[in-house]
Amino acid sequence: MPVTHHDILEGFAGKERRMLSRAITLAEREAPGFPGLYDALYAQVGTAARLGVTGPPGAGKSTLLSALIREYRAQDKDVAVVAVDPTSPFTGGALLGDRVRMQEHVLDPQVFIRSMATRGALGGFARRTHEVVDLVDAFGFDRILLETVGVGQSEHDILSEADLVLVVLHPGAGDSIQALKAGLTELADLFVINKADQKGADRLETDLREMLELRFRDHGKDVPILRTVATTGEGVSELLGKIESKLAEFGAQGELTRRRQDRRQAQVRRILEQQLHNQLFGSEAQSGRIRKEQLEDTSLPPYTQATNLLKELWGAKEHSE
Ligand SMILES: Nc1nc2c(ncn2[C@@H]2O[C@H](COP(=O)(O)OP(=O)(O)OP(=O)(O)O)[C@@H](O)[C@H]2O)c(=O)[nH]1
Ligand SMILES: [Mg+2]
Repeated sequence: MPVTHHDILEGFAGKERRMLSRAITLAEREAPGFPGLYDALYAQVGTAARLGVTGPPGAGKSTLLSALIREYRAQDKDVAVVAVDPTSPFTGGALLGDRVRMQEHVLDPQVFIRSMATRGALGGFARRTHEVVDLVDAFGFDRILLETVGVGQSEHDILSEADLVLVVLHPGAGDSIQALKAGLTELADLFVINKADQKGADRLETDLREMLELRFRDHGKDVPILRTVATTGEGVSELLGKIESKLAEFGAQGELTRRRQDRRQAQVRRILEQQLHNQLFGSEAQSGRIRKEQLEDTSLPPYTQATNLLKELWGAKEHSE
């Protein structure tokens, strides 16, 4: 029997993780009924703190997340992980890696782990990132950890869903700092030098401090740098303490509220763009207001044609009301 929205709403109330997975799949598939389901759950969004974690491939992000989950679980907090891999198709190596790295938590009913591909068949996630994270939030986790690699557009999108962004680096990756210049520094609220057991951690920290000094001297932004060894857990409880104190600081400064408002505004803009697009060109549910013949008409230059079409539409709208 197909699962109805009613089943999903009840599943959320009863904390059935299977129903959370279902809801996420509906979002990814951009199912026609999804907006109704999302809005019905919306009142429950906003209780989870969202932590974005990014950094170059192999920095130890998944291992570090696994260690963080361990700490949160010791405090009896429920944790969800949404891992986004923009580079490989769904069966790709990194996603598999995430699973292996977080193996110890897979059977824990208080931990939810979902890996996403932003390319290929499930590419709908790229357009519904915000909604997917909100669903996880609405389900009722204390912390949501968002893992992604690198600095492309889809990574940027997922990090903009975070309340606090951690950038994880490791010594030896000579291009680590170089890669940061491509835009991550602005997003970082906290740096982690992972694999601090390896040679080069001091050097990396010096370089990083120098760069932060140059960038933020005039802005007064305080971006802490912490060291961890994710494989042994060294430094992880200190990191968690810093994460929590930053969250509290952001809360007190109104920064969390500001970030949430920005996300909400961006979301409504996206929805409006989509709805306008559908109104103009049609969707499965409705036909578009621009007729095919109107587009085929080549009597006017393109910009003039488009402007006239819009004028006609808005004008027609005004008359009909
Ligand atoms: N020596 C050392 N190795 C580590 C540490 N943290 C992680 N590793 C190892 O580094 C490798 C990569 O770790 P992952 O956690 O998969 O790294 P990741 O950043 O999630 O990688 P991608 O998701 O593929 O970008 C694994 O073999 C880990 O065991 C550390 O602190 N010290
Ligand atoms: Mg990983």
